[in-house]
Amino acid sequence: DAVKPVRALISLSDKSGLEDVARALAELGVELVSTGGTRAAIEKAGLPVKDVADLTGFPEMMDGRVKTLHPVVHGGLLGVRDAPEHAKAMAEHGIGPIDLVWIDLYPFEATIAGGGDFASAVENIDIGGPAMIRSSAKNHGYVAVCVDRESIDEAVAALKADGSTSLALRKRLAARAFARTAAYDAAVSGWFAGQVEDAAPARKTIAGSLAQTLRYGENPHQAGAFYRTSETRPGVANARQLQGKELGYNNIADADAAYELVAEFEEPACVIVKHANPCGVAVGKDLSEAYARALECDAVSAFGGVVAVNRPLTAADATLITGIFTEVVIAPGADEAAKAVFAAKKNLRLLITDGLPDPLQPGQVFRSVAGGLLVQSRDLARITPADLKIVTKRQPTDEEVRDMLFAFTVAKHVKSNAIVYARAGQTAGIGAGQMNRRDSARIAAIRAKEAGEAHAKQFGGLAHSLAQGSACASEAFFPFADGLLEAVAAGATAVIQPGGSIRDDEVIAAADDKGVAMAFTGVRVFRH
Ligand code: 93A
Repeated sequence: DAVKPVRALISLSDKSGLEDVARALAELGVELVSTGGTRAAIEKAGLPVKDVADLTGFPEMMDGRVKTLHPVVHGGLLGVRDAPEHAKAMAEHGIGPIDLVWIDLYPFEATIAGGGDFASAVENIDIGGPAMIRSSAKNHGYVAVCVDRESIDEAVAALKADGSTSLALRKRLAARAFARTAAYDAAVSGWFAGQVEDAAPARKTIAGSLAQTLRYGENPHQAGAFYRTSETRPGVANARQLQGKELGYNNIADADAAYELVAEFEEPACVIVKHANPCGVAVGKDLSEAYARALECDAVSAFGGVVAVNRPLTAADATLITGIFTEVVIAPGADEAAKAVFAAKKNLRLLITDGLPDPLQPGQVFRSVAGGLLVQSRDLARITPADLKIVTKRQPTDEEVRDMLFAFTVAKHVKSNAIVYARAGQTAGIGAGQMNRRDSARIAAIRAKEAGEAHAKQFGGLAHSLAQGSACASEAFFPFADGLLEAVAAGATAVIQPGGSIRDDEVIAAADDKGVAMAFTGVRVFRH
């Protein structure tokens, strides 16, 4: 099953590494055949190479749309060498076998990621490349198909070592090749679907390509990998990592949670995430103030957390953030002085995205279940003062309305059941992921009380819970009055929640009894 390649076909849009590989193959006595641009590059390197046009007797035509789509090429790739009928056809039609291919496909994904227009995206849909890759992969019994640098390097190494490719190697390369064409087609179809219809997830093909193999998954005994979809959205998948160790699975998930939330705010804002939930969120006159206020909410949990901000970082911000152990910082930018401060913390990962995700951009979110994927459209819910229906006797003050909206925005990004106390653009306490709403309200109250104690310790004065005079947000309705009463006991004077429970009357009566102002949003923002 060993095949000693006689002829290789190379067709590359990205010519990096081409010269080295072409030289190695030429030295191994393999004849090179190439398409226009690739042929020119090999020729320029002073190596012998044939043009595909010389094989086919047809020139490249129609802006290169038709260059390798010809029986001489596909017969050379698909012909089963040992089958007498195939061998006869090859001899009869002057079809020489092609035993090795290296093809990279037009850069469709990069074109759409770079915001290319419709026409250039369409022109970058490769037809001939995938056809050759699939022909070669199908005929892996005879052909070694390489779709990336890693593959061709493996093939060349095998040729150098053994003078041939083994069936085992060709099979592995074929599996990789089919994965590549499948991902490529998924990228094309996912993009195209978005050009002709709304964001209906049911019709979409999920397009992803491997961005990074991870050291491990959620735990060290699990394997992990990171895939990038064709969605162009500033965030962790498209960020530049300026320093620090390789990102881990949990880092990526947490950085995403933090960045999606911080992008919701207009003012300078900071979100600190720990274990997929925000443990402190605040706005401020600048990032330093926002960070200090976010940290104040829960400085214990913030240790080893992910910090996200919505403005470029300065040295002052960096100095504050590096004041405690922080795993990841994600920001739209950072000036040189800030980078210098971070550089002193070797292990801290600094991610720069050059932009913020648009909270109103339609898109899909996925999660896996046994044997399947759940797909839904992104939660674009955004509540404005006009959406609020005040259901209590007491009307909220302007400050309370501001705090309600801030708290509800945060609650949208907290795992259900979510209770968030907030005051003056700062979370006071966050209760996340409990199986009943009253427990979330209690946990948030404990956080707010302890944060108040820590504040008193640091700045003096009497300790009072940060939740005193706060607004309480619940991401789904209070099914009973008990959760609301916990919030009132914690010090909340205003409540925002979707409403819609069959016991709304009871909950409203409890709020009226306590003199609390309550608003219904009519919109539920679960997050599981
Ligand atoms: O336009 S195509 O779909 N039609 C073809 O027949 C064809 N053959 C190879 N694109 C085609 N290719 C692609 O051209 C390859 O996949 C490769 O990415 C690129 C290399 O072109 P050049 O060698 O002219 O730079």
